[in-house]
Amino acid sequence: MNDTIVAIATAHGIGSISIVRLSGKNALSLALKLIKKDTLIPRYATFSKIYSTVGELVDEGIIIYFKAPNSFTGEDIVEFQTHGGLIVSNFILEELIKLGARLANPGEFSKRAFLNGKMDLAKAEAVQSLITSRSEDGIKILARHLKGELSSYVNSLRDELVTTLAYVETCIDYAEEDLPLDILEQTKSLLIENYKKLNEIVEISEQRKGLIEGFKVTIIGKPNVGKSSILNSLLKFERAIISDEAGTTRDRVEESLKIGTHLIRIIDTAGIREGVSLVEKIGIENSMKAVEEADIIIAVFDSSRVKDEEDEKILEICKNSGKKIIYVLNKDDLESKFNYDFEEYIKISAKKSSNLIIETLKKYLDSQNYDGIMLSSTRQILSSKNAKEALYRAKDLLNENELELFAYELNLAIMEISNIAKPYERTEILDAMFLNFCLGK
Ligand SMILES: Nc1nc2c(ncn2[C@@H]2O[C@H](COP(=O)(O)OP(=O)(O)OP(=O)(O)O)[C@@H](O)[C@H]2O)c(=O)[nH]1
Ligand SMILES: [Mg+2]
Repeated sequence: MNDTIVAIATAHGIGSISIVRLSGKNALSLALKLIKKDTLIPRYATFSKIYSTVGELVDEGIIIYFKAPNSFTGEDIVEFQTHGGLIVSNFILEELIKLGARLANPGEFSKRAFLNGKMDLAKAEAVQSLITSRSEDGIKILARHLKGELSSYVNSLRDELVTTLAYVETCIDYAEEDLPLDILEQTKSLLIENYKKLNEIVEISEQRKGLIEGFKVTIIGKPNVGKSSILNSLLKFERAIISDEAGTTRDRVEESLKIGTHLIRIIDTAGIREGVSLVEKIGIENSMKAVEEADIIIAVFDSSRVKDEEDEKILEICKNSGKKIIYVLNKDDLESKFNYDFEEYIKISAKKSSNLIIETLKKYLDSQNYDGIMLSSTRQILSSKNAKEALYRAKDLLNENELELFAYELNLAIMEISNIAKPYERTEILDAMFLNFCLGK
């Protein structure tokens, strides 16, 4: 972390302003060279001309200096707010590299912020997810993570476990007898309680990961039922090819769609049927993958035809998916022949309107809104799952009075939970031991 890093912080493209960000111990001195000034007052917006390394005028803009440690990375930072577009900011970037700065790796500013103790891992991930979040509720949840709510939730859970581990390790090392009965019971209920807490947060986070990543909605059905017509109607433009030839769609067609406060991914798939050409078979395999990825499935049937084996196959896929299903009977403008027995379904004609699908999706997505704490990345979910499994094993080992193995599993659970916010250091257990117990030996 001895070098000074530089990057363009704004999105690449045409816009009115572009920001070049410089962080490291030489940030100020490098910046001063390009603006031909002796110093910058921290946290003041200074309007200045910006020059190349050979003294040509390149642009004029606002320069802000954040003095260490009061900056995002905890190091000296200088930001150049230049005119937008790619040319000016790229030029300044290259000039700063010529002067000795290094092009930052992806996420390196946040990595430095973490290493300098400016934020923990949960907050760093919240920053990243906030940038890519695909719903307003997701943003609100992540703003709370940034405030430190996920970190304190996780830390209090882990502190309880560290204290328990410290106690048990003390008993293993110093006591001649087994754990006292009341402590044994107390520890067991603490393990169960924390197991439940982890289980709950994992379930909520898995069900609602669409709030942050964007819910995925897959349209499935046998060929020719009108899947692509529905996609086009939802998007309000001709995105997919439509024809009355069965097997028109081969590749999946994916688009973003704003529904209420959510930005969803909607996927049109190849119609699912048996005994077709190799290319179509590959398309159908991809349809099945899209079903697996989906949070919500729109299952489409042709209401103008009698239900057949291919429709039954679609119904079976839906039943086995365990996903939220919206059953749609399309072609309602034609005479109805489909013998259905759905509890809930929608009848539409994609040729006229798909508003009923939008309304149903909106209702479901709104029901998924949530303002509690949840895990925002696959990494956090995986660590929590590992932690809860280790706690489960620890509880069983405690029942068998296998204290050393119990301590091993508890240690594992602590390490996994710690991965979410702040990696665990073994000295913490020693601190807890010496703080809470008078060893006297
Ligand atoms: N009458 C009527 N025809 C429709 C309706 N929706 C779609 N169609 C027609 O049904 C045929 C198939 O439509 P597509 O949208 O291509 O069907 P698909 O399910 O995507 O078909 P594949 O891609 O082959 O699996 C086309 O001729 C459409 O014009 C509808 O609501 N009413
Ligand atoms: Mg199609």
